[in-house]
Amino acid sequence: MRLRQSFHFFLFGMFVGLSLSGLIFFGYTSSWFSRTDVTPWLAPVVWEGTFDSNLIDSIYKQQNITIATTVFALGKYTRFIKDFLESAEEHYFVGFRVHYYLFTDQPEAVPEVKMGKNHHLTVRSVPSMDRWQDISMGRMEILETLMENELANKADYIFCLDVDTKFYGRWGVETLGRLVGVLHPWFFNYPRYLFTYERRQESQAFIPAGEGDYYYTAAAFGGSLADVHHLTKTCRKQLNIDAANSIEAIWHEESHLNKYFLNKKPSKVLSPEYLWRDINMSVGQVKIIRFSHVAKNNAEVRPNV
Ligand code: 5GW
Ligand code: MN
Repeated sequence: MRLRQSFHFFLFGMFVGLSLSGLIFFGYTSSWFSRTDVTPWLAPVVWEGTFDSNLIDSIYKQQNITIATTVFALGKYTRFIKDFLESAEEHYFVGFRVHYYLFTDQPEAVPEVKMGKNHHLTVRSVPSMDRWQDISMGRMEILETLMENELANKADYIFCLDVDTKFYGRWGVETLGRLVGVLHPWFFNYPRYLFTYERRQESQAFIPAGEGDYYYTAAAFGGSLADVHHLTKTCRKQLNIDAANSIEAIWHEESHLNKYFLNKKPSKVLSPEYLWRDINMSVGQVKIIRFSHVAKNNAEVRPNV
């Protein structure tokens, strides 16, 4: 009898223990997989379902806005231009005024892509750069100069995008804001201590443990002309200081962008729907892939890395 009783106690204990650990585990993981629709500083995080595309289009239609869009294609990256532009013409700010600025070292390699109504493409020649460090650093400086010298009265908003990408769904006026960051698809449901921020104090991109809100991608960022100009100018200066101190931040300009967003919080954050990549990860809250990195063979497209 006593043996049976203690066996029952044992079973009961097991039951309570397992239920508790189940609850704790569920609580922990559900915080990973629950979606954030607003940041702690009350900036919206844009996901499918947070906006009505017809309504938001009709609001922005009342303003005559132009969205400048910059993209770089140097060396073997010219192979990505066609899919990038063709897919953008299907999904990117359709019905709004868009001016693409494509920077390349091979203007002759830019394919003919038919532009939709009010969409324009300007191809700009830039010198070839063999070292990726120069491409990544040079981008911020070229963008800064473009905004300073040319865009001042020509565009209201700007987005700076990677070229090794493709659009698969709507990217529209819901993305517009003063300063816009995009959540990196690898880290959006990871805890902060796993973010790959620059951790060396010697770099201007240094972010101490316990700080930082999100890990943002450098493959897409944007906002108003004034705010993005300030961003590129600041990152360019920080990159130069690092170069003078012979230090290169772990993820190059992405580390500097993350440092910038730590101090100047984005007024709008785009969910990883706005930058996905070919990763085998539970898609969970990502219901639509709007824009995604295409698979590429780094060894094949990158020079002397
Ligand atoms: C990038 C890394 C190493 C060597 C070369 C490059 C490179 C980047 C290049 O040779 N040509 C070029 O145009 N780029 C531009 O920089 C492209 O717009 C590209 O989308 C962007 C970022 O480089 P990615 O796409 O290789 O970086 P990940 O982090 O998206 O792989
Ligand atoms: Mn890329």
